[in-house]
Order: sequence, then structure tokens, then C-alpha cells
Amino acid sequence: GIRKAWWKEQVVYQIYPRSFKDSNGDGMGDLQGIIAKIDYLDELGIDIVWLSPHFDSPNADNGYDIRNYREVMTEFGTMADFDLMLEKLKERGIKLIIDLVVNHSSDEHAWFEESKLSKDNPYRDYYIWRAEKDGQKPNNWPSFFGGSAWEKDNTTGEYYLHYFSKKQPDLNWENTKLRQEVHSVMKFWLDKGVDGFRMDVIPLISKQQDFADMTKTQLKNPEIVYASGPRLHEYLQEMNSEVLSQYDSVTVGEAFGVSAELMQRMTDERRGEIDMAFLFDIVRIGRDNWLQKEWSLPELKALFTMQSATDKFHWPTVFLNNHDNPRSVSKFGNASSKYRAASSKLLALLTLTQYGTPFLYQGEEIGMTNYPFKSFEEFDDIEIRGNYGQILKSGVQAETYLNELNKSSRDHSRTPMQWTAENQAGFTDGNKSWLSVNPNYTEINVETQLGDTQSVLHFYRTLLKLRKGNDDLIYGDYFDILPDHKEVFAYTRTGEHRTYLIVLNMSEQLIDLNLPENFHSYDLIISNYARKKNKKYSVRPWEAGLYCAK
Ligand code: ISL
Ligand code: CA
Repeated sequence: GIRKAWWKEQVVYQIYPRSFKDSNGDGMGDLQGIIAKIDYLDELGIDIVWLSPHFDSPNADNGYDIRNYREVMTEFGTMADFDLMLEKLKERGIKLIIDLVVNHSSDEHAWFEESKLSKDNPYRDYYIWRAEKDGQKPNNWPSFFGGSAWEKDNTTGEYYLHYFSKKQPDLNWENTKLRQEVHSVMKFWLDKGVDGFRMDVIPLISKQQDFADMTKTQLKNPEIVYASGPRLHEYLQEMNSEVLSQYDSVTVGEAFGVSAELMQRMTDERRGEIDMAFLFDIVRIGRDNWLQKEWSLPELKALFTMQSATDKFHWPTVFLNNHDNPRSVSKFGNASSKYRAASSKLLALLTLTQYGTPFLYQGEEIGMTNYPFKSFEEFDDIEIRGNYGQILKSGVQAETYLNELNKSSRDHSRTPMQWTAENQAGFTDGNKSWLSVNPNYTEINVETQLGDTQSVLHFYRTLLKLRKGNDDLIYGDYFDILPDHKEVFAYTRTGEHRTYLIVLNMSEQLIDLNLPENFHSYDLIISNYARKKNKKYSVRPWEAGLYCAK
């Protein structure tokens, strides 16, 4: 059977620190704000916090551009605040994993300041420099944040590589000294008691050394070329043997650009690389770069079946939301006032009864929705600012692009956490936040839901309690019983002691389900509707039910 592990049984909650809670009224979230909310996290019942980057950064990409790996971003507080937060979390038995962003650093990192000084500087090879070629850039590789992946630096007249913004130069993992620096940073935080890492775009760290131009087809999804470097497994195995294997830690890699096969290799426990990975096929279903196309429920179900049909050496992650994707209730549920609560609960049941480690995102537990952006100026995201000009120059109408951004922009999930119906949703005591609060905070906020046993928040708490220590739900075999149904997602989890049936109507229709006779004897455990018992399973709009065989 599968090898049991704490990180396979527990639920992770992602905190985006700048938008979680502001403690000093400057409109920017901070670590003291997180400390103030640890009781809330404890009562919610999550087990692990994944903290998005808290390190010193000029914030070109909201902290995913690190200037000092051993210091806390001044806007977020001090190292003493970090230590206190870690101590308080541990007191409650809550683990902490932090964000390891080592495919690139900030261009303001001391290493880069040195590296760009001269071609023979000892830090030159910490980054990837190439000379001009026939008056051109070294090749046609693109940046994800617009334009070329090469930026010319006038001091030496050479170009440096940056897959993301030019303020995020890629680190050169070919350089053993650089790899040792990364290992040392990892030990610094693990020795403080951190429980592991989420590894930012980790498949991109090995570069194709021929730096050949990409073909037109490759240019459509450059991440596929970037994620197929020759030494990725070697670097991960070295990181594991040099660092991770010496701690009881967990690692989850952002499997950006990798195929399911490559992901399987990276997370095969026999290979000693990383424990888990985020595949984006589910959370980005229907996405074609910035376009959000239609998708069908059978397509979504097939992805869940694929990732759970794994052997005992692998373990998937389950998530519908993070800081790079729109709000799950707006993408997968129904954000209308009529069905928002019901569909948020349905997504809670889906996420917390699927096969794999669930990752919740701040605000998902109260059903926060996308933000009504009215103009490009309202967006903060460097990915939009960097690409906007190119996209409009390519002939895309401004309102078309704005309409698409209102479906898929990363900023939807970055608006401040909604704590109360008061000023700035109780996120800050100040009179403005770094990114505007969603105007629906008066109806959707923690405080309103805390006292309401029918709230989304209460539903998450109940499910988290029900799931804790329930090996049948956690390790039970997964089986989709209606893979072709267009509106209903119904599956079983069969453990050693109990079989559970989960029935989710992901539509606004009332549907008569002809479930196999044997399911009619199942007991209802929890539903998002006050259900009357009846012979057939007629499921109401966005109805979600968890049943258990006697
Ligand atoms: O798909 C994407 C690129 O178009 C983005 O969602 C994102 O850049 C990608 O998933 C990688 O994300 C990670 O690395 C980025 C950072 O901006 C993201 O916030 C981080 O999650 C660069 O560090
Ligand atoms: Ca603050």
C-alpha cells in the first residue's frame, strides 16, 4: 500500500502576505497581521500554512524577485516578527512551508550587482550572460512578462537571461557555487524550524545550453522548452541529498511547463527529488495564454481521474485557486448572489474529498469572488503591464482584452482578504489598501460568516474536521462513477473501513440521477442543502452531498 506521511494527510492554506492582514495601517499586509489571525487559522482547522515570499524584495513581481534570501521584506516586518509567527504557528501545531524562488533573483540582489560589473567578476557566472550575435540578441527566447528574455547591460555590453521580468535575472544553476548558495539558504530556514518549501517554477532551473532559437510552435508555450533542460533531475536529487533528506520536510514544486510524465518523474519517491507538484491543467483548464475558452465538466473530471490514477510512489496535489489564478468560485462555481454560497460549499467538498493533498487559498473558505476591474489602470500585475502593449499592438481590441482579464487575471486573487463589513473589509485600519478591496466585502467577509452555522466558512470548518485523521477519505481509492455526465461530478472514495460517495451538481439545472441501486442505502453525512430523503437522487442546482455506505 501507499506509504503514509503527514503531508499526505494534512490540508495546506496559502497566505499571500501582502493581502492577508495589515497590522500597522499602511495598507500593506504584514507578518504581525498574520500573527493576529493565527487563532482564526487554528479554528478553521488547517494544518500547514504555505507563505508566499516574505523575503527582502523591491517588489517588481510582488516578492517573487528576491533581493536578500536571509532577510524579511521591510514592508512585512522584521526577522523577529517571522520568528514569532513561526513560534505561534508551532504552538498551535500548524506547520509552515515558505516559497523558494531560486530560478531567478532580483536584479538588486548583491550577487547581480557584482555579476554585472565585469566579465571576470567572481559572481559573473551566478547568472546567464551571452554576447550579442550579429548585432542581435543571443536568441529569440521570450519573457513571460512581455518582450525578449534577454536584457542588455551597458557596463559589459552583454545580455543577461530573464524568463520573467528584466528585474528577475535567471540564476545559473550550471554553476556549482550558485547551487551551494541555494542549499545554504534552504538550511538557514530549515534550521529555524520551517517545515519545507513550495518551489517557484522549479522545472525551469536547468537551461538548454545550446540556447537555440525556438520554433514558431515552441514560442506559443515557451514554458515547455524552458522546463525541459537536461540537468533538472540531477539538480533536484542533489538538493535532496545535500539538504532536504536531512530534515523532516516537505517540498511541492510548481510544475510549470512540465508534462504529466515529467511531473511523475520529479515526484516519484524512489528518485529522491521532490514530494509533490502543482500541475496547472486543472486550475487553468480552458486557458490559452490570456484567453479563457469554454471547457466541459467531463474534461475536468478526466484530469482528476488522471492525477489520482497514480501508483503508490506518487502523491498529487488538489487545488482550484492560488495567487496566480482567478477566484475558484468565479471560475469553477457560480459567483451570482443566488448560487455563490452553495457553489463555494460544493467546491469545498470537491477539494477536500479528492485524492491528494488539498491546498486552499486565502479567501476561498469564505467564497471570495473575482474583482470587477473597469480599466487597465486598476490592475497591479506585472504580467499584464508587461504584455498589455504587445497584445493591443497585435490588433486585439482593448475591451476584448479587458473582458478576458476579468475572467483570468492574477489580480482577482490578490485583493485584500475580507475580514469584516467595516472600513477596507477590516484588512487595514488605514483608508486605502495596496490593491482595492472587492466592493462585495459588505456581504462576503469572515465576521458575517463566523456566527452563521450555514455559512461557507462553517462548511469548510466542518469538512476539515470530518477529514482530519479519516484515512478512508485521505487514502481511499478514487473512482469516478459518472465520467461522461455533463453537469454532475460523482465519485467514490473506498478505504479499508468505509466507502464514501460524493455527488456534486455543477450546474443550475435540477437533475434526476439514476445512481446504481446500491447507492440508495448510503447515509447522508453533509450537504449544502437541507435535503429531504427521496428514492432517486434528484440533485438541485449546485447541490453537493457527501454520503457514506453503512
Ligand atoms: O502562467 C503564468 C505565466 O504566464 C503565470 O501564472 C506564472 O508566471 C507561472 O505560473 C509561474 O508562477 C510563479 O513564478 C512567477 C511569479 O510571477 C508567480 O507569482 C509564481 O507563482 C515568477 O516568479
Ligand atoms: Ca502593514
